[in-house]
This record gives sequence, C-alpha cells and structure tokens, in this order.
Amino acid sequence: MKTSFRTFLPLMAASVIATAPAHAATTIEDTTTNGTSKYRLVVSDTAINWNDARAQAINIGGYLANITSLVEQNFLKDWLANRYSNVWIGASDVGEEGKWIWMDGPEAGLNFWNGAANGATTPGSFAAWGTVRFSEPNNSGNEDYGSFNTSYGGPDGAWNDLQLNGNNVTRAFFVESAVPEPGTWMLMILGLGAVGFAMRRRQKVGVRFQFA
Ligand SMILES: [Ca+2]
Ligand SMILES: [Ca+2]
Ligand SMILES: [Ca+2]
Repeated sequence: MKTSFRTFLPLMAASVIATAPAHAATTIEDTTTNGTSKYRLVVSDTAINWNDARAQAINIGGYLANITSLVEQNFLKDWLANRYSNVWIGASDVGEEGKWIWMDGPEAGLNFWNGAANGATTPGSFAAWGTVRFSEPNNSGNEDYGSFNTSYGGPDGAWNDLQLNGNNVTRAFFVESAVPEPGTWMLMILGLGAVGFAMRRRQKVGVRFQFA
C-alpha cells in the first residue's frame, strides 16, 4: 500500500504538470472578510481577460465581486488602497447593451443599471461608475465588462466598463464568497454531534444484538 502510493505520487505530479494549461499564473495576493463576505484579491502575472478571471473566481469557490452597497464599495476601495488601477468585478452588459447585470453569486442575474453614463440604477440597486475624467459606462469601442478603481474614470474605486481583454493591462480581480455566519457554524457543530450520537447508538444496538 505504502510502496504503491509512493510510486504513484510522482506520476500524479508529473501528470498535473503535463496537463496544466499554458496560461497566466495567478496568485491570491490578499484576503479579507467584511460581514458575511470574504474577499480575495487575485493577481495574474500577465493581463487576464474578464471571462478567464470569472472562470478562475468560480474555480476557487467564489465569484467576481458583486458590489451592492456604498459600504461594500468603500470597504473594497480602502482595502485595495490603489494597488491596481483596474480590478475586474462581476458586472457585465454583454447580454444586452446598457443592461448591466451582476453575473454570478447570490445576486446572479440582478439588473442593477440601465443605460450608458446618463442611465440609472434600478430601484434599490447600487452603482459607482466613474464621473471625473470620463463619464462611465461609456461603452467606448464596445465595452461590456466592469472594472474597479479605474485610472480613467475616477475618483478612486470608481467603476469603468472595459472591453473583454481589459485593454490587455488588467491583471487583478476581486473574488467574493460567503463567510458562514456563526449560526451556520453552530448548526454544523450540532449536526456533527447528532451524527456522533447516532453512531454511538448504532454501536450500542450492535453490541446488544451480539449478546442477544
Ligand atoms: Ca457583494
Ligand atoms: Ca457595453
Ligand atoms: Ca469605459
């Protein structure tokens, strides 16, 4: 058993290397939590397009961040502290021009903005498009993907719509995922306790049958 595993391990490692797709390497540069959300700042060593960033976010158990309140916007702005001038977020109007939607996560499918820069949020929704240098979203050259902290639109943390390739300079993306609430942990612990209790009961029943 031990010998065969030792023989197998290098083979496994070799096959992982052999089948690894030859695209940019990404690193989780920073992690934080705020309320019920965990955020990871993931950075690619070369430019990464929105679709690939989205796939990687899902692959690590999250989604490109959906920024749905001023509190969340300011939190991410302060945390990022201008480390990157463009960071992909989960917004897109690729389905219908000017109809901006959060694409994945708990808000998947939520239409939060309609129109170009002179458009408006849908009732109860939040948006933080850039207004200083350019008015965003401006769909300049057909831009359908949301980015954060743009150096184009300003102010800090403001959003800009970019083309799929992010002008071939966008390297960073925010990955959001859920933090289990304390109540959820308690239920999980109680659940494990119940499994343990059931197992002990089964053992007892087994012993009883043995001596019956
Ligand atoms: Ca969010
Ligand atoms: Ca667009
Ligand atoms: Ca734009």
